[in-house]
Amino acid sequence: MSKRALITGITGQDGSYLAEHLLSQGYRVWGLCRGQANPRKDRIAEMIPGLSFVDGDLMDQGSLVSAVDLVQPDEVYNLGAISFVPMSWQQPELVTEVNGTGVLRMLEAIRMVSGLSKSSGGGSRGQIRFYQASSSEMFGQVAESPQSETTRFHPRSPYGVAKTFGHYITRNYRESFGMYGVSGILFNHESPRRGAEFVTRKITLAVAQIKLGLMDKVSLGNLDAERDWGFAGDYVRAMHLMLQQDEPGDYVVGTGRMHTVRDAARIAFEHVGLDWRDHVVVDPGLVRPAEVETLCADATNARKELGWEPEVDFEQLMRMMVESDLRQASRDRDYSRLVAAAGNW
Ligand code: NDP
Ligand code: GDR
Repeated sequence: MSKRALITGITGQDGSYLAEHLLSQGYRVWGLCRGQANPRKDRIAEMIPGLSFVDGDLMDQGSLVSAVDLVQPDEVYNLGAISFVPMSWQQPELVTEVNGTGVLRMLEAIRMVSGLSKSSGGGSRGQIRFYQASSSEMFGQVAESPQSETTRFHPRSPYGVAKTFGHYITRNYRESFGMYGVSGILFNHESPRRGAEFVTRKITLAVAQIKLGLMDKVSLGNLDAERDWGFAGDYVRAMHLMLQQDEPGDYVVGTGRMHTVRDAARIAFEHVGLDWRDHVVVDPGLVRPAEVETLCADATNARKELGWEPEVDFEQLMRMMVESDLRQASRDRDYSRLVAAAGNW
């Protein structure tokens, strides 16, 4: 019998890669989709034949209970979130509701549908396995480098604070009700499907436009910020592996290599024969109220216990994204709308 998976955040970058991965493993996959006429649903339905949808919103407890009850999943992957960190200073309450309390709502939905009693005291495990998309942003102002599962959290944004709640409440449901719930503490991961507001994609979209003579400059914020960037397609394999272990546990996932935003720009511009210094301008307005300067993963446990290895390195990733944006920009000149949207961030 095929396993059944429910994915929240199906219209996002990771949702699409995870759905493809699970379908390739023989799963039946449902994506939780919110909104009356979400245009991103049509795009994903076209991109991934075989994917089913169920209505629901992390803001609405009842809809999550209905979705879990309807799908009767073996595995739930909670990827839904407002994932752009600067948005969390603009709408902190909303981000807390979706990224923090939303996790609790999904855990409650699973607990109710699987009939786990609040007085069971961590006895037998429910059938449904739960994955929470935790984030390296929980480390924030880092106390040690690289960061592992035991590094203390010091989140630096409402986004990071909400994710930290999601992380601990998942662990708490594991300890309280014996639920098989795990958190993947994933470091930045990118792809040609990355949202246009994130820095790598903002750069590769701009590189394509500049190469085609459609624009000349791109504004960026803190060029010195260092991140451990990997490929989203590699990271969804780790999510799946985490739910296949005998015992539930939390894992850090990253490449262990850091690069600056400046490096990302240099590699992307060099790939099309341009010098980034001719095209990048620094806009102090893009610097964050409280910046996370540096993040680097110690993914030893994921490598040893899950047998997980990343396959795409940072240079390959940036080139893959530039190539994809060049192809799309050459096909569709309206593509510059995306670049304009990214420029606001
Ligand atoms: P995206 O921003 O690409 O996707 C976010 C998804 O969340 C979208 O499908 C969006 O759907 C959905 N969503 C937003 N609000 C709600 C809501 N109220 N109810 C249900 N769904 C909602 O993010 P990524 O794919 O990059 O990231 C996936 C998850 O992993 C996120 O939780 C993110 O915070 C986390 N993460 C990401 C990392 C990365 O580098 N990519 C690293 C570490 C953690 P809609 O179409 O309805 O807006
Ligand atoms: P991040 O990703 O905040 O790490 O969160 P983002 O790509 O937005 O920023 C990375 C770093 O680049 C610096 N930066 C800029 N960022 C943006 N967006 N635009 C710019 O012009 C710019 N210039 C410099 C930022 O200051 C930052 O230091 C991502 C998201 O996917 C989260 O959901 C996830 O939890 C974390 O990664 C891990």
